[in-house]
Amino acid sequence: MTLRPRLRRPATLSAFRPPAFTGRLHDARTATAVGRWLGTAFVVCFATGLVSHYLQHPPDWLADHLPPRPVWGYRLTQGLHVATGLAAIVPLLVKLWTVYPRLFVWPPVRSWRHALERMSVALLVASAVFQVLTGLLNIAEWYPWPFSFVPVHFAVAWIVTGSIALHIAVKAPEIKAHWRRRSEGTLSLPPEDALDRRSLLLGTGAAVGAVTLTTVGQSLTPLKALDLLAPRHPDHGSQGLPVNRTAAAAGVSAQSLRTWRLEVTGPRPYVLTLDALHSMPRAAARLPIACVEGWSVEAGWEGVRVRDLVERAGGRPGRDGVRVTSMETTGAYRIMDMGAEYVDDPLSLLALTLNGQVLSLDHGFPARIIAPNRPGVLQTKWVHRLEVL
Ligand SMILES: Nc1nc2c(c(=O)[nH]1)N[C@H]1C(S)=C(S)[C@@H](COP(=O)(O)O)O[C@H]1N2
Ligand SMILES: [Mo]
Repeated sequence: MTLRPRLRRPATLSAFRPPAFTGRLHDARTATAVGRWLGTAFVVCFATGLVSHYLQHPPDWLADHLPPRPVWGYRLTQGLHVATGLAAIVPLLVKLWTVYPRLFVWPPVRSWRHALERMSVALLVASAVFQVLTGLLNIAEWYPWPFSFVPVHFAVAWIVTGSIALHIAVKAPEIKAHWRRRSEGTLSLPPEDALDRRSLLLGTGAAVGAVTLTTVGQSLTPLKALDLLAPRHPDHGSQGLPVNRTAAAAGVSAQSLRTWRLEVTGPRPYVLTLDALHSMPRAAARLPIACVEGWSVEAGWEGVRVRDLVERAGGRPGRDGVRVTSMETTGAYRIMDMGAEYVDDPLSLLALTLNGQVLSLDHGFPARIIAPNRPGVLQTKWVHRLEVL
């Protein structure tokens, strides 16, 4: 029996060879070409996400100055938010495939700078994947996690954006060298890779096109016939409009509405029966419902102007906001605040009809809010109380 010398390097370390990657497109040119599109999608997604966030959760100083115009504003920004988030999925996967051999660089850490750089990339990858995945599951209304979606999705958006900015700063020399097909860095690459790279990029583009075409019809009505993969279809729902939360889900029944009255509080509070509400001066508006989850549909609405109801209670349109309460007993959207600019807008209605018919129970009978340039979650259904603030 021979005794091995005791002081040897552990076998596993000395035997380790980093894996060899023979695929030729794991290079900086491919990473740059895909990264440009991915970065653009993330920037649009972040900017439109901020719009959505501040329209829904404005700080106090902003609440009374949010703009009700253009009427299609939120429809456009939220449609873009969801479309760019969906479009980012494939290029994100391609980008990760392109750069994954760098996970195995050897030695794993060369210097403090290198360690920091790797940590920032880890943060970027983790936060970007998290953001796209939670967004996707949210539009499918599946929440397999213990935290609440909105604040976490909002916070992580800043982490993604910060890490992208840092990543671009760190990689600026490489990005610059590989920005164009005939730039400094790309000229040294084997010419036969260019063809393969073009195929990869074309394939990625085609996949993005397919994802977009089969989902964007949920908000871009002319393409609704192609809307095969989005969770909502603009045509599926009563009265020509999808339903996000049914009356049954909200615990509102015809029975519970029998004693319905509209209460309006303010300097001169009053209570209206449905008949009395119907006999007030009516206004009509064509306005979209634009859900934060990405679907949107325009519809014809008729009802009483919020402004008229507020004025009758002694409120000052253009100066006072209003708090709207639904019959719904639980749920995050039971109480909604509407800023002064919205209250003043002649298109902001307490709607009684939808596309020429009395509102169905699922669409908020007997009365619901519809206002221009607002997230769908704030278009409160089954309204029974307005408080002038
Ligand atoms: N009271 C109440 N109103 C509500 C909701 C809700 O859950 N409760 N959902 C909102 C959401 S998320 C959307 S997108 C719109 C959808 O309106 P619709 O179901 O009439 O299409 O209603 C909004 N109004
Ligand atoms: Mo919604």
